[in-house]
Amino acid sequence: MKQLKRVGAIHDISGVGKCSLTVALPIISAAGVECSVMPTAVLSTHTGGFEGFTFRDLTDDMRPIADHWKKENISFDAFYSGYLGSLSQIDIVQDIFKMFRTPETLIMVDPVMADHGKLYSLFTMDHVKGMAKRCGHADIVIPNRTEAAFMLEQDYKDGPMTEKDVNDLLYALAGLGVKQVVLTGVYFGSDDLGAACYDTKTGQIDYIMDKRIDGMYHGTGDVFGSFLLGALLRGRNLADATRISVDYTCAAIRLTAADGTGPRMGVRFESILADYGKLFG
Ligand code: PXL
Repeated sequence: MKQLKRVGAIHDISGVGKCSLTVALPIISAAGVECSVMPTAVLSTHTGGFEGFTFRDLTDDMRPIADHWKKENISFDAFYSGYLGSLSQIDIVQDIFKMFRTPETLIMVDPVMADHGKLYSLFTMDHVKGMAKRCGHADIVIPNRTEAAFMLEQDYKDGPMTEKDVNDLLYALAGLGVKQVVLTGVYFGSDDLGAACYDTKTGQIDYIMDKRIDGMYHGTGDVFGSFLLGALLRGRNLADATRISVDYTCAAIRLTAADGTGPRMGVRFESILADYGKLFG
């Protein structure tokens, strides 16, 4: 019997403004990986760039959902956690990882909480502390530079980085207890942008760069994480999966920039999903 791998994706559903589950579900599915979902909250829109959004906190549903899955003997090859709707969800997600974890399970944590030097609205320093602890229990973490600085209790530094800056951040993040780190928002000059990845098992660090596209498009971290996890679960190593994810995320941003639809609706990943899927045969 041929079976697809299965991911448990734990993020919010933002009804409008493509991010979190509305991108994880299609992208991971396009990789030929089953994407089961546990919504952490339901919002009318994401919280960046819209006024007066609705917010339904689903904290109380999360343990019963996990208990039901367990009772039904549902297993997961990976978990992917992202935007959490309340502080107590950090502990709940940790417990869910414990309930389902086997030696083969890949736990990927995106500590979604900040960007461009600022915490997203609704997040506090307690959230930062809890998230840093949770990252220590993951196999792979994928923070942006702002989230990395917050979790490491460092001042956020904007601007171009040196390889030493990048490596120091990667080593410090690995020091949280995690096996693989992918840092996003890395750039060395004025016209490049990409990610750096570090595999603590091999000691290998790679810088995966592309041409910078002006603008700050919403939901790109979630698009990046979804492309990355799909590729990892289809057998690519960390550097190859990061290359794929940088390429496809940048391609989606380029299409959006050409559309001129602005940054808050998210990026046009739909048009490249078929190509992405073909990478995996
Ligand atoms: O893309 C990150 C994200 C996810 N979900 C919600 C958000 C954000 C970033 O602002 O507001 C609800």
